[in-house]
Amino acid sequence: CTMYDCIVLGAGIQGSFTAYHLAKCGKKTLLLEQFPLPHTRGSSHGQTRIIRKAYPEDFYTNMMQESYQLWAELEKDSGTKLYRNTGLVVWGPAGNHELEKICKNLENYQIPWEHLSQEAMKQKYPGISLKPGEVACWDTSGGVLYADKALKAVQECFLRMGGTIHDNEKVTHIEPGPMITVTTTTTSYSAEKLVITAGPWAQKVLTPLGLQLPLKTLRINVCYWKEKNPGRSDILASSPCFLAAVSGEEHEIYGLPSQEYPGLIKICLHGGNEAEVEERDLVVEDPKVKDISILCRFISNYLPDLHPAPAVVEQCMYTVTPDQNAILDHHPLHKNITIGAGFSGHGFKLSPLIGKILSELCTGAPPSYDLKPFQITRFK
Ligand code: PYC
Repeated sequence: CTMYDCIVLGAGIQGSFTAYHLAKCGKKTLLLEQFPLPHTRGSSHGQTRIIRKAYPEDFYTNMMQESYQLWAELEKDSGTKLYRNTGLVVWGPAGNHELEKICKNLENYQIPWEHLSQEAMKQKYPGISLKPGEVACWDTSGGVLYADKALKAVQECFLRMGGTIHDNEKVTHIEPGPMITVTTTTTSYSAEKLVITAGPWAQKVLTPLGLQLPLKTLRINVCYWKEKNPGRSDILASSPCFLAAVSGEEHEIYGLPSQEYPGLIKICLHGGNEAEVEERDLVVEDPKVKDISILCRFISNYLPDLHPAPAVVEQCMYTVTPDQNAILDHHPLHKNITIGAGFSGHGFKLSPLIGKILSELCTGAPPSYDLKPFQITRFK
């Protein structure tokens, strides 16, 4: 049974950054992954994610400042470009509470931003047509992260620092104790510390460890849209990333220039259909959620230069908590087990910092941030 200082279970973006930070502080670390890497079954695949400081929660705006620095460090360490600065607009009805909180946070942290009226939006982004009474906030540092390159870069840097990755090895048993034993389909390992970053499989791993968390897994339709008259509008060339709170509707919609499919733009509902991770590919649209119909209506109303039917639909999983804040905490009964779960569809941009925080929890270093919003006890 090979011994490590720390084992990290799950090599998605959160687990990979956790392993990277553990290796950086000299810990002999094993990163375990159940599937051959890379794979598309979880929440870290695809070529793009949004990065932004525009958040209604002030602690996220604060955390994103360090996250941007850590992304830049990874770009430097790996010699890979991982970020494209497109700017990000958030729009919604004037007076929208969340939108006002976003502007206030950007202002308080002295982050460059601009208020855009309906008319200013028309000038700046003629392909996006806001409705009377709607306004936008422009986060100048918003942009696109190259997700698959980022995952590869962080894993390569981890390996270069002496870390070990074993993929295609599913964990079959975890024996807690002062020395934890992790048994896989191949062999057994032991370590004083374990970090569980198992994405949509988190609850399945935690149930045998006596812990039930309020996590839901959602199947997200990731939709890509094509211009009606390719080359005639400049929506694809100049598109910012965006988040839209549609007047009178509950849901949020996001969009970003697509890297995956040149000539298409990625626009999706921030939410989806409750599904087990094994059911991910079964249905395209859940009749209860009607996510694709909502998107088609949104495209017709706000981006009329696009075909109001998706050209490509792919799937991804979200693991959501009731308040959409992740769980970053110790197992209540086994303090040498650290849990990172429930990133609720917005964790990728935060992952360099989440990895740092999880490595601090794991090693017992003082946490760099107030972790109250992320504690397990908030659910009681
Ligand atoms: O957090 O910016 C975000 C985001 C966009 C889509 C899903 N999450």
